[in-house]
Amino acid sequence: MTGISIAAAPAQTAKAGYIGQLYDVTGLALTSDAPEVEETKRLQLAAWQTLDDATFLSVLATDVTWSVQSGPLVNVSAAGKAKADVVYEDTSAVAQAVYAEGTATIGFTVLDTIADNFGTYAGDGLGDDWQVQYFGGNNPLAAPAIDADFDGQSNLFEFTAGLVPTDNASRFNLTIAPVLGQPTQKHVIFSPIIAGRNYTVEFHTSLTDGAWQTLTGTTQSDSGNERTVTDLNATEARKFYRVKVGKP
Ligand SMILES: [Ca+2]
Ligand SMILES: [Ca+2]
Ligand SMILES: [Ca+2]
Repeated sequence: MTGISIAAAPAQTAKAGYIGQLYDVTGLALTSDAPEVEETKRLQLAAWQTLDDATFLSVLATDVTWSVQSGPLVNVSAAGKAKADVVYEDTSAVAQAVYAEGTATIGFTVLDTIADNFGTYAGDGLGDDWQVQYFGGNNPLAAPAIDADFDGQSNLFEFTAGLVPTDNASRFNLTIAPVLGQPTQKHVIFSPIIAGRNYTVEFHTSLTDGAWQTLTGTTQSDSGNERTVTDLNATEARKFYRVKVGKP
């Protein structure tokens, strides 16, 4: 059986299950293989003519004029494949199709699957979403070695430690304090401690030779976002401390 289309092409389209039925084209609709696509990957789109009998006619993708309406899409190919651009966060995109008298759009999400691949922020070790959040796009002040807020701590350190790189009141503080009545002990006090980070206190007895070592023989207590690690064996004539911050 065939249905007669009012569109220029195809003039006739097979409609299985119908015994000769007339219908009118009421519009154009789009579908996609998935509601989302990973950045830099492709998503297959398909165009359909909607008919007044609530059925659809498939339209050959190459007969459609595809375009990018909005969002991070490089292009939509003649075959109806939308190519996603790089993104710094999950971002909505809209593709458009024009066929015969009909125009239709379809929205989907471009997923941020690579954290460090966006524009001038790519491959610098800092999360692109973090860089855009604090510095906007394409800002040289977002580079890892820059101390944008003049608090003595680089963007790389502030990113790792979970600090605000544009606020000089947001910085990592470390102090060494004596322990009352315990001359062979020392408090190593630091803040802020942030969920999801690892903090390792290291020590050194000389800054000129040897290596930093992980401090052992300690007790630890937290008060708010401040942590106190107490060195129970601070018996050396000189002892230096530092805190290593790790971000998984
Ligand atoms: Ca990305
Ligand atoms: Ca980056
Ligand atoms: Ca800061």
